[in-house]
Amino acid sequence: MSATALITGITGQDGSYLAEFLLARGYTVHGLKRRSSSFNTDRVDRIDVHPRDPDARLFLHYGDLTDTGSLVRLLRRTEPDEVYNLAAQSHVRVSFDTPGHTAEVTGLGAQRLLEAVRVAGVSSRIYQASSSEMFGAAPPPQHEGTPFHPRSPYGCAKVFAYWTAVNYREAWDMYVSNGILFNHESPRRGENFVTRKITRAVARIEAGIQDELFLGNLDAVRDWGYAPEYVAAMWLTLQPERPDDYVVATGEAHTVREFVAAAFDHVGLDWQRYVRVDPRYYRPAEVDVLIGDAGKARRQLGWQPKTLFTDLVRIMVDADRQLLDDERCGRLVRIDR
Ligand code: NAP
Ligand code: F7E
Repeated sequence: MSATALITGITGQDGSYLAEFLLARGYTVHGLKRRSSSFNTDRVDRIDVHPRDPDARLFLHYGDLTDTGSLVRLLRRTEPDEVYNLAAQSHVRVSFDTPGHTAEVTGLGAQRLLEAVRVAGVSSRIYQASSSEMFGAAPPPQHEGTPFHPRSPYGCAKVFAYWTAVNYREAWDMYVSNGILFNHESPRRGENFVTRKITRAVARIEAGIQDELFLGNLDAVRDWGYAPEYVAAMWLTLQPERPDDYVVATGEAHTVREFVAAAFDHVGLDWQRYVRVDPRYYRPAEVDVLIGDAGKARRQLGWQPKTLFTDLVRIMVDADRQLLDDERCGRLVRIDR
């Protein structure tokens, strides 16, 4: 019998990579997608086959983390061995504009899902997508024992979700684990996160269809890894006999300015000719430095990052050049996004 997984947030960057990872391991994968007025399944269209196909092992279902009934029904119908809660309002800057919505989805949404698993009576192992944003102002390197000091409504909502996950583990003896993931990027990263904003702009500037790139704080330090490797860590997190919480990071730190310089350098351009700072992109409270210590994940899960900063920048810039080229030639866009 193959294992069954349910992924909330399957249409996002991580959800799409995780679905591919699990399908390749023989899982049947159910994904929760929310209703949107425009198509939101781009990232999973490549692996989606019609449910009537006898070989179909990926199934998408409408639902929402704000709608408990939809969660309970889906859990009862699919009886997953593993549940990955990746759904969230995940943009930190946007969370300052929509703090209530962010708390509803990113914070309370996790609680609704945990309660839904409990009342549905399924015995699933649950992965909660926790974030390095929970550390916020705490000095680096940050590890599992570092006290949280969130600096945004998003960070606060993730802290609530983290402790709620721990509480369901302790109170109800449920298998619930937190992966505390540091920033991870890919060609499928949303276009308004800083790395993708930069690599997309580099491709467009090189092609002569964009003149300038406006950014906010160039001094922020981040520990950027490669998303496909981070979804492997999610799966590993649910394999030990006992649930636990793990930091997942590269341990390598770079400023936004260094990312900009490396991306422009890859196409032979001088970034200082094109990049302007626009205070509109500053945050009311910034997280200055995130550098993770993933020693526990390495020792206990056997997880290690392979793709580091320079390769990550190259992969993302080249993917955006290819994407632009395909779009301009009117080719069917099958780029890895
Ligand atoms: P993402 O690309 O923004 O994807 C978020 C997903 O959540 C999308 O599928 C989105 O649907 C879905 N969603 C949003 N609101 C929802 C709702 N009310 N009900 C159901 N689904 C909803 O995020 P990601 O980068 O893949 O990250 C995955 C998870 O890891 C998130 O929880 C994020 O906060 C967390 N995380 C990410 C990072 C990182 O560096 N990427 C680091 C640490 C933690 P649409 O496609 O319709 O928008
Ligand atoms: O910002 C600075 C910005 O939006 C990175 C999410 O996946 O990782 C992500 O959150 C840094 C910040 O990611 C621009 O001020 C400068 O210091 O790419 P970002 P994030 O806020 O680190 C964590 C771990 C998550 O959990 C989140 O879900 O870059 N920055 N100029 C800018 N950021 C953006 N977005 N746009 C700019 O123009």
